[in-house]
Amino acid sequence: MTHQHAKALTETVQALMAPGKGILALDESNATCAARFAAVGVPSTPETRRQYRELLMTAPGAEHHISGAILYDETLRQATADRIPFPTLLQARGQVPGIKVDTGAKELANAPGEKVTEGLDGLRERLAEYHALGARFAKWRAVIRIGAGLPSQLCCEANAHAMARYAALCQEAGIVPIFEPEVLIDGDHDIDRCETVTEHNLRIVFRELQVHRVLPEGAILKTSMVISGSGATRRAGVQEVAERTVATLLRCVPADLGGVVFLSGGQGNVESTRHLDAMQRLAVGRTPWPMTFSFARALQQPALAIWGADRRCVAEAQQAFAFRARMNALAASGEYREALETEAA
Ligand code: 5MM
Repeated sequence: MTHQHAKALTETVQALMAPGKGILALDESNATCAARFAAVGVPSTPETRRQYRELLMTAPGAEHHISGAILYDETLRQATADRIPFPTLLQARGQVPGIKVDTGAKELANAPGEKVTEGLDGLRERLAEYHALGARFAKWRAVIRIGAGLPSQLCCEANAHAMARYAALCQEAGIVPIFEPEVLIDGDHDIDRCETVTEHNLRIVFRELQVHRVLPEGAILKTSMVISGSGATRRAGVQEVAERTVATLLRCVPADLGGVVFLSGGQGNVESTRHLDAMQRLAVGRTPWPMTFSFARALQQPALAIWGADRRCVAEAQQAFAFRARMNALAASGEYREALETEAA
């Protein structure tokens, strides 16, 4: 890789990891979007998906807190009602357009109950097209399930291998790879088990990235937090989640990585914000990489509920979205106060 090529990647990383900002995950596949829309009574069509995503991407004030947005293939090719292509709109608002490029998690042969993420076939050609359409970063998500005897070594290795090949292809195309090995919150496991699995899996992921010669400073980890399973009898509190997550990342993540961003993974909106803030306060002067949010549900839920109830309430939904963006931006700086939630209400 030439110096210029590496420099372009690190500049994109710096834009995405700008202090006090985070990334909007807006890359729900059509199946996921249909499920989220159905929950609020909205039919899922290309036009309703376009309207909803325009609402979020044009929300006044959110541009101060959002550094970039991860889009789905359909959305990258869509435009505002005024015919401004979404990538152009994001760039004009000082945000980096991104694209989810995996084609989903499919059952992994010889590993009952586990999945491997697909999408490598034809990826070089797709990345060239996405770059031409304006995308400067990409995302690939793998799912790691905790259960009796799970995850298997096979599942961790297969996903890490695919993820490293994806990351290398992205960098070749001048696109920053975000790699997202999500340890699912589903299950009744305790936080100890989540920590063990997260550490084990991250070590495999970073080993594969090194084998595939991925430039660390031109890549971003999107991770789940170290947290109790959603069905655990005793769930760890905010401070413990923050301490264990930061400690695990310090053990596994190379110092020269471009950044670490978090998914919300089914946590409540305010719960995700609290965790991010607690981690940020702990991390000051301790972590060599910047950390911020890359939430989907925890940023979108209140806005989707308002818009779903009455699709004329665009401005109200935008306010709700911009508010969660601001709360999380404060948390990304360790400056969040829970009182702000009620003050605004
Ligand atoms: C884990 O999901 C990612 C982060 O979202 P949350 O903050 O809600 O956990 C998210 O980017 C996810 O990858 C997209 O929503 C796409 O999901 P699907 O399953 O449709 O590919």
